[in-house]
This record gives sequence, structure tokens and C-alpha cells, in this order.
Amino acid sequence: MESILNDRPALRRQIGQVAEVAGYLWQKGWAERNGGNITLNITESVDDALRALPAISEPRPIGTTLPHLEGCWFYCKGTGKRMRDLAREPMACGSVIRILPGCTHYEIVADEPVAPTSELPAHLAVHDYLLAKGSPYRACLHTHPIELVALSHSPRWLEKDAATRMLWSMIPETRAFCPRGLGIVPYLMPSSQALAEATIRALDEDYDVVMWEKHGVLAVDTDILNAFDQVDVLNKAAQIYVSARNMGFEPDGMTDAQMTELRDAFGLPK
Ligand code: 2HA
Ligand code: ZN
Repeated sequence: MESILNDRPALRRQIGQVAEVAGYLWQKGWAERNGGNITLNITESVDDALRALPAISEPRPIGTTLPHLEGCWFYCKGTGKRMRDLAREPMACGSVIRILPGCTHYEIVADEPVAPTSELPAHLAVHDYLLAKGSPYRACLHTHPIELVALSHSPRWLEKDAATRMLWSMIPETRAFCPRGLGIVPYLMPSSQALAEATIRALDEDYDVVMWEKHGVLAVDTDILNAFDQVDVLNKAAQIYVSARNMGFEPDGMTDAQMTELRDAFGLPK
């Protein structure tokens, strides 16, 4: 089949990682129906032949101006598409788009005219923010991890860094592998510009993973596997907390001294 992935091993590998993660999301029960979305900044894998391809859609508005996305290309999960299908057919359940000059519109380039994710405003705003600060992060993941979303239903865990401290203290790896913790975004309408703006503010407080209250998380990292891993270690910690509560007790958590020792031993940023 004709695909822009043919004869482009770097791009094929990146999209293959998206498909791999989509399968994990489904298996974990974090991607009911069309839940969750993934975008990948693939600009560095775009060659002249790809740049020369005509669009397969009309220009579509982003809804805002994102000046750092000039010349950028993205793989985006398609709106309404299921992660479990994307795991098998990433180019039928997502598409490659390019940002048009002026950074107010995009167009779909390949392989099929699949409309990008409903959370495109938040995802593109995040990529714009990452480029503006010179970050090496190129992947953005939104998913609905069960235990983390459950935590966000209690005001106790919406206090700044309350969930971060509890999750870090459940098992040492959590702090080592999600070293910036969990930022909090108060409930806002899905797909809204307000949610996009609040997400950027939360990331800018120095988090790689942020909780959208009573909805899900958004995570950023160098590639999609690393973004997934950060959410996975946080949710594992939440599951340990839930298990202890189900056994009838509030878990002690590691002590402050043990946590500080870990931070210093691993040279962690917080
Ligand atoms: O794409 O999860 O938040 C489906 C969603 C929107
Ligand atoms: Zn969602």
C-alpha cells in the first residue's frame, strides 16, 4: 500500500512506537472507545520529497496563532478513532499534518484525510510551548488512567503537590522515573482553548505530567514511549495506594528522609 512510511525508516519507527503505546493504553483500560490522543512532532524526519507533497485537505484553522510551529509537521491520532485500532493501523487511525505559514492553519498531507484529535488545540499549544523553551520533547500523550483520575475526584489530592508527594512515597522508582511529579489543572471543558492555556501554565510550573481534573492526564517527553512510561509509573504508585486502602489501612509511604536520600542519590531535579 502507498504510504509515506514506505522507505522512511525513521518515520516508520516513530509511528511504530505510537502504535505500540496505543496497544498498551487499550490493554490497561485507559482508552475506552475513542478516549485519549497522541501527537508527535515529526518535523526532524521530514525530507524534501515529503515537503513537496500536495495537501489532501483544505486549510483548517487551529483556533489560535502558535508562532513557534512555523514549518512544523505532526502525526496526530484521528478524532473519533480508537486506540485499539490505531495499534494495528496507525496511518488509518491518524494522519500527518503540516502547519501553514502564519501558524494559524494546518492541512492534512498523508496518508488519508483523517481529521486530527479533538484535543488538537491543547496538543499544538503544548508543542508550541516546548519549542519556545528549546525543549527536546517531541511527544504529547493524553490518556485516562483509572486510578490517577479517581484520585482527582478528591480535593485532598488537588492541592499543589499533595498527589506528587503521596505517589513518590509509594515506591522509590516513582520519584526516579517521574522526577517532576504531577501538576494539576482544575476541571475545564474538554477540547477548549481554556484547557489548552491552563495545561501550558501547569507544564510551565515544571511538570512533565499534568492531571486534568476528573478527566485524564497529559504527558510530554522526548518520545512517546517515555511519555507513556512517566504516566505508567505514576499510575502504578496510585494502584499501590488503592491496594493498601483496600486492605483497610492508609499506607505510611516512604519517610521524608528516605525521599530526600533518593533525590540526592539520583540527582533529581526536585
Ligand atoms: O479524544 O480523550 O479528551 C478523546 C479524548 C478527549
Ligand atoms: Zn480525554
